[in-house]
Amino acid sequence: MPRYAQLVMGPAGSGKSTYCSTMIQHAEAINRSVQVVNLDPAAEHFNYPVMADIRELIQVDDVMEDDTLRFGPNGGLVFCMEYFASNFDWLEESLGHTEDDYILFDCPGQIELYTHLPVMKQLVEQLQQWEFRVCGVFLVDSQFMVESFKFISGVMAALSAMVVLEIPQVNLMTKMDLLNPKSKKEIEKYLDPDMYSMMEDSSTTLRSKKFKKLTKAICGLIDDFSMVRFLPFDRTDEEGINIVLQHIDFSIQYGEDLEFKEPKAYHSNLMDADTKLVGNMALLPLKTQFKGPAPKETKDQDIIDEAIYYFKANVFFKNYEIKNEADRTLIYVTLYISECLKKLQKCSSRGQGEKEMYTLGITNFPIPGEPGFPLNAMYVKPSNKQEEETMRAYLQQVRQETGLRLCDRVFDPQTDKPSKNFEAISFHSSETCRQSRCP
Ligand SMILES: Nc1nc2c(ncn2[C@@H]2O[C@H](COP(=O)(O)OP(=O)(O)OP(=O)(O)O)[C@@H](O)[C@H]2O)c(=O)[nH]1
Ligand SMILES: [Mg+2]
Repeated sequence: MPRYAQLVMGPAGSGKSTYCSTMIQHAEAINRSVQVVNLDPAAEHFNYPVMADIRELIQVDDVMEDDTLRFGPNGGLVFCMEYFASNFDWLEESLGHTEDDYILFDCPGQIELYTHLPVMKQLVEQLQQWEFRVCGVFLVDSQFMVESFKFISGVMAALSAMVVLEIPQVNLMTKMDLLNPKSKKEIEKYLDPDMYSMMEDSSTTLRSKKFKKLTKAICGLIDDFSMVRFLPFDRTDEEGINIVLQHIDFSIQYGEDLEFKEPKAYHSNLMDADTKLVGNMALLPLKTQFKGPAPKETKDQDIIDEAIYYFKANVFFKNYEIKNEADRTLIYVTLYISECLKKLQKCSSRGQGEKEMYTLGITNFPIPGEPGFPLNAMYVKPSNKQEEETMRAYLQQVRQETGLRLCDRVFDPQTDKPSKNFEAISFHSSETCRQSRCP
């Protein structure tokens, strides 16, 4: 049986130990057995139970106090880690071996461990020999990421670890709960970054021509290969924690013998035997006052409710498996929601939001089969003129109702300002399918 490991890495104070204790609590809540090993010889406190602690093997204080070695805190730590690398049998003994082990390794914060020292790579190779599937989890503090030049350094740090360790890696932006609403909006663009525009942002900070060219080349490389993306990590958001865990599990195929093989994307439940189609999309009923060809919805939920409800989870998926025609309608609404949220972010009152939504709703977007429609590979064009008109009218009706429904959710009736709900639904909107621009 394979065993599973997360190497929890990142700069000093980025939240590694907090991440471990949050994950342990989450795992307990969902009835999963996850254990932590402390690999930080300088750790003073952490609030999770450990299955092994490197300080039983070697402590940084002892090394620093040693008169023959004469190390400071950083050299001392490197010494400890090298000592650890030549004593892996200690780890082997401490880990024991149970079926389906799932272990988090809380690593030290010295960045050189992930950039050029061989210790972490040796650890990975050793773990692999013991049949562990290892995922790197690289944490960067969101507080430091709200400016593009800091972000580029953060990306480079994450990338160094990826290059050195050669294992799947999930990058997290931590301490999201500490961001104020303005910074939260600001940081959205960093989750799935467009490095070229990042470069433009930072051009005032990076004055030297020579370095500008270098930064541009680096940004271009990262962007062209979509090498670094971040997931937000907010320790107060159970659902978000679960999404992070699913991504990590997926990367090491945890539980491939169990039910799921990939993070769960949500599918529509609204397809009935008598649901009409336009093209290969379901013409599902709507609860709406807007005029159009949609039948009246009699169920509690319509497709727009479903899309809004699942938005936060679904928007993470670049590859969404379509199970039926209603899923195509769901994808359309999901992409449209993300377009709406981009507009609503800039609106300061409901009145303004409604105006924006009205204009966006009646915009003559391309429909399936037309050149500008982003998902033509998955949708078929209408078979005749009449179907084309129905489809156009239906999609407009969907857009108008979606815009209105979002205004209801986004604006607080008391203050007329975007409410907490807005963050709840919008926060991950930047993750939306990059290749497939929204209708
Ligand atoms: N509000 C908030 N505080 C956090 C979060 N994560 C970490 N912190 C705080 O940030 C500080 C550093 O967190 P740690 O978890 O010790 O960070 P670390 O990466 O293990 O630090 P080192 O092991 O020293 O490199 C502590 O005061 C934590 O309480 C978070 O998600 N939200
Ligand atoms: Mg720590």
